[in-house]
Formats: sequence, C-alpha cells, structure tokens
Amino acid sequence: MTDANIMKKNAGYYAAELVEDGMIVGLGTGSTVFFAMEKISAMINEGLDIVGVPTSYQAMRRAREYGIPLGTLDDYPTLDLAIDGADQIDPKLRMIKGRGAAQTMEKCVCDAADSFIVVSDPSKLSDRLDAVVPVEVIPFACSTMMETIRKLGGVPVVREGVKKDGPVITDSGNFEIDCSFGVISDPENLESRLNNIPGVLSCGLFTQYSSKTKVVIGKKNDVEVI
Ligand code: ABF
Repeated sequence: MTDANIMKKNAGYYAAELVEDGMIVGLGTGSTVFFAMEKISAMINEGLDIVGVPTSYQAMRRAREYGIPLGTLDDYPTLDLAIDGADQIDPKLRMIKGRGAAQTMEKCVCDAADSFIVVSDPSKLSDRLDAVVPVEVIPFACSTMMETIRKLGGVPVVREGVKKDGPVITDSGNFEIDCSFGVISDPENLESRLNNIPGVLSCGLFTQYSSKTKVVIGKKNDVEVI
C-alpha cells in the first residue's frame, strides 16, 4: 500500500471509530472516506447497528459492497454524523470539495449532520484556499453562468468526461464547471456570490460548517485531529 493510502486509511479508520451504535451517518464520496466505510463494515460485522446515507451513486455502490445498511435524507432528515473527504482545507477549516462531482449532495448531507468529520491525508492542508472550485449548474444556462463567473474573476471550464465525449453529468443530471480563482481572499463572500448565480445548484466552497467540523489528518503511523 502506498504511503498516501496508508495515511488515508489511518484517517478513515479513525473517523469510523467515532461512529456509535444507533447513529445515522452521512457517507461521503472519495477514496479516503471509502477507507472509513471499510472500517464501518468491519464494525457492523462485530455488531454495530447504524444506517448510512450516501452522498453519491458512487458512495452508495461502495457502501452496498461493504454491507452498510442505507437510507436517504427523506428517511432521515437529520444525521448524527457525516464523514467525507475534501480537496483543500485551510486553517479555519474552510474547504473546497467537489472533485468527485458530488458536492451538491455532500453539502446537503453535511448540512443535515450534527457533526462533520473530514478525513484526509496531509496534502489537502493549505494556508489558503486556491484550488479549483467546482460549481454544479443546470445545463440550460451554462454559458451565461460562465460569463458571470468570469466577471467574478474566475476562469470557468466545463468538466469533460473521461473519454472527452462531452461534459461530465452529475448524479442530478447537471454539469460541473471547474472555476479557477487563484488565491481566494474572501471564501465566504465568493461562496455566497456563486450560490446566488441563477442556475447554480451548489459550489465546492464549504465555509459555513467550521464550527461543527473535525478534520482527521492521516499520518503514516497515527492521525492528527484538528
Ligand atoms: C469528496 O472527496 C469530494 O468532495 C472531494 O473532492 C473528494 C476527495 O477525494 P479523496 O478522498 O479521494 O482525495 O468528498
């Protein structure tokens, strides 16, 4: 196993052990949270009784493979805990998510949870937020929204499918626009302005959840909790 995966596994396993019997747990999308699912699966085999609420089709499939009982936000409008990954995390625990094109449902699950556990390796930590910000948009007004994003100082690119056969389509049937803004000096303001563009469903800036967020950084032999 690579050092990166060892660190991701340590983070995911640590987060999984925060899950208690009877909890309803949001399950994020991404390789690090999948390690948490692996550990939760073992805990279920030892008698843990939980229900998972996946944040994407990919997360649902992986959770099913691990035998994790699943529900939806319709079944469980509020969650005890959500475990998810991130693309970039700043010192105030504000983050950028969405490289997996699932940030809209991830944000819904995060919002519904009493506490938010973010699992990561050290590479996601940064003094400032300057990663690409994914923005999920309805296809209808994509070009207009891209113009608006340009006026906000962004460089928008519609995320293409792996085989370049057209735009990536999200689980909700929309496009993802990857927006480069350089160093984001006011993440709260940018998140608000992106969210207010007609046709935007969500953006990958998560700036409103720091107070309920715990970040678990996997190291080679242990974890650091922020
Ligand atoms: C998901 O996990 C996304 O929001 C984020 O982009 C991704 C990170 O994946 P990984 O853990 O594989 O780095 O939550």
